[in-house]
Amino acid sequence: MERSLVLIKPDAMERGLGGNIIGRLQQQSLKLLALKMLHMDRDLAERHYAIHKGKPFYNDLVEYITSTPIIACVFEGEGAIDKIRQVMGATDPARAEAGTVRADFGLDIQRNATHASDSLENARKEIELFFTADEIFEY
Ligand code: FUP
Repeated sequence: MERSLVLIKPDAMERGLGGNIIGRLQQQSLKLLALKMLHMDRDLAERHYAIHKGKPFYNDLVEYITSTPIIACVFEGEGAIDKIRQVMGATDPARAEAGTVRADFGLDIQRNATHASDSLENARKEIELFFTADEIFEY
């Protein structure tokens, strides 16, 4: 069974959208295994976005993701990685399909409401960054 890390990002937190987004995922038969609210520090942000280091938007992205507390979740399900990315829609809300989270709530390519792991390998690494094994429930 696949697992994915989902983050409710600062723009969504500021507008009180966490419950709505988590609810949409639960309604797609994705199982919530772990959830916490935290304020990412620079070190965690740099590790989470290490793949983007050196890109023009990297510094702004780190500033943004550390600007307010966020919600981090682990979801599990058949094909969870692709399924969650379909619920979220394209990275750029202007290109996101109607009815997706980013089409409904995203403001721009940076303030796009959520993060979702893009591969099994990245999901494994990202989940480890945010959660210890005993914070992930099996039920
Ligand atoms: P995604 O996998 O959908 O999160 O998208 P990417 O890995 O391509 O980008 C990671 C994050 O970088 C996005 F959530 C938003 C941010 N980003 C920008 O801020 N500007 C850009 O031009 C591209 C991405």
